[in-house]
Amino acid sequence: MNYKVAVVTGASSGIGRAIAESLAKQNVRLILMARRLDKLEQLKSDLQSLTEIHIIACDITRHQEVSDELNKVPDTFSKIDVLINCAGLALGLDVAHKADWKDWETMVNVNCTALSYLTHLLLPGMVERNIGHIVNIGSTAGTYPYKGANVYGATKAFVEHFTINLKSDLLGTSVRVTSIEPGMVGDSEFSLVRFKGDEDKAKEVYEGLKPLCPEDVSESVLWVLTQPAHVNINRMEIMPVSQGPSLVAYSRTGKLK
Ligand code: 8X3
Repeated sequence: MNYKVAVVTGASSGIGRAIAESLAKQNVRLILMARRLDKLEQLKSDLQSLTEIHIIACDITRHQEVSDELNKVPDTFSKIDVLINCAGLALGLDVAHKADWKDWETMVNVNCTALSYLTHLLLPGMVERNIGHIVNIGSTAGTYPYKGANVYGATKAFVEHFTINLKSDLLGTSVRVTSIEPGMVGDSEFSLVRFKGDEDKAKEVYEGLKPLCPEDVSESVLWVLTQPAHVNINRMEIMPVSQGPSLVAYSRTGKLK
C-alpha cells in the first residue's frame, strides 16, 4: 500500500469498522471518526497493536469541530492521503408525501454536506502533495429507485455524481477518487438506524436471503486502494447474489383524475 495515513468516517460500526480493520492490517495510520466515543475507544484498543490510531469523537455535521479536530492531529497523522467517506444513513422508508422533513434534512446533512465538507477540507493537501485517494461509500439506491428510498436514494446519487465530477477536476494530478456502491449489507446498523431502533423491522429486511457483509465492502475498498498508481476505479457497484434491480413499478388501483 502506497498510502500512509487514512481518515475513516463512520468508523464505529459496520462497513466503517471493517474498513478500519483492513487498513490497520496494511499498517496504514488511522484517524477514526464517529460520534460514539466508547465504540471508538474499543476499536482503538482492538487495532493499536497493528498500527497507530487517532480517534475523533464528533458529529461530522458540525463543520467547525471537524476542522478544528483535523487541524490538531499529531504530526505523524498530518499528511492525510486517504479519505474514506463512510458515514451515512437512511432514515425512514415512508413514501415522500408521508415522510418526516427532519429525516430528509439529516440525510442530506450527513450523506451529502458532511461528505463534501470533509472532501473540501482534505483534498487541497492531497493535490499539493500529489498523492491521495478519496473513496466515497455510495449505494445501489443511488442508481435504482425503490419505494420509500426518496431522499436517501437521491443523496446516494449525489455521492456517485460528486465522485465522478471530482475525477474531472483532478485530471493532471495523481489523486484518485472512487465511489463504492453496495446493495444490502447485513451485520451492520443500517436497517436498525433506518427503522429507529425497531429490531423486528430491521431483521425482516434480510430474512430469507444472504446480504453482503461489511467485510465484502472493505475488501473492495482495499482492492481499489491497492491498484497500480495509474489505475483509477471510478465506480464499483456490488449486490448480494440474492438482490437485483426491481421492475419499473406500476399501479392497478390508483385513482386518476
Ligand atoms: C443500502 C442499500 O438496498 O438497502 O444502501 O437501500 S439498500
